[in-house]
Amino acid sequence: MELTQSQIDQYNDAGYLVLPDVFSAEEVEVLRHEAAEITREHRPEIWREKSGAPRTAFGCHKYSEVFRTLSSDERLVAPVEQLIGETLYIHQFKVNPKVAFDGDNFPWHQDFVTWHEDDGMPEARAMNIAIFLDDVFTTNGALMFVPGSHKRGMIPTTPKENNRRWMDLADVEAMITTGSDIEVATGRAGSVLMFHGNSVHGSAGNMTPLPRRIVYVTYSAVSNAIQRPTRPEFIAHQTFEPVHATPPAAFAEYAESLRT
Ligand SMILES: O=C(O)CCC(=O)C(=O)O
Repeated sequence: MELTQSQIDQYNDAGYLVLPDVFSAEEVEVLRHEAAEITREHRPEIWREKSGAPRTAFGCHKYSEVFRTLSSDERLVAPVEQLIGETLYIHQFKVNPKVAFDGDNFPWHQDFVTWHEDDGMPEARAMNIAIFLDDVFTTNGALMFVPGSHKRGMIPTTPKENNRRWMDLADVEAMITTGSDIEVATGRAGSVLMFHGNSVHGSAGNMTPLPRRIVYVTYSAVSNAIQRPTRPEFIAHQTFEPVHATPPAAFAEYAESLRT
């Protein structure tokens, strides 16, 4: 899947890009089912909300064949490779279920500041690409972006609760002064969202009865591998094997075989 010049321009301008309807309804159904199966397990890679509902399932491509197969799908690897211009490895893989009624917020932040300060990633030559497993509306915990914020580079911040490097509120206030300084990444289930490591983003809690499950893969250029990991391996991977993109049919056929 090649990005068009207009999509590249859109990404370079805003720091994020939504690609509608990339994965089929059948593939999404398999991913939803697998997300439900793995988040029933109790293991250190699965972090929970205060209520006990799953918040983040880290590194599940290491123990789930469904997510392992997905992690090299060309529809995810190729557009990131195109933007970064180099062979990639997987820095992080996770599912954020943002469950109905209970899914808590993610305060404003940039991802690269954590990759740099806590993992020792040299440069912002890494990015997230995400698959919506549900229709994502403005109301059920969609990601919000400050368009163009990636152009400001890394904004230093001090660790907050759970060592998360949420932005200092004074920096957020300086950046968001009117409603039009925020854009919301919505889309149908099966759509894909890509965003720059320095893109300022966050998401509100999900108080609706509509779940908002999203799978995130963070790919980094192989030459940009992390140098000083301080977080567990399941959060910041410490093996840097190049990802070889597999044609969409590999995942589609595997998903189909699980449905029959
Ligand atoms: O899933 C979300 O709502 C936001 C996730 C996020 O920004 C993160 O995990 O860094």
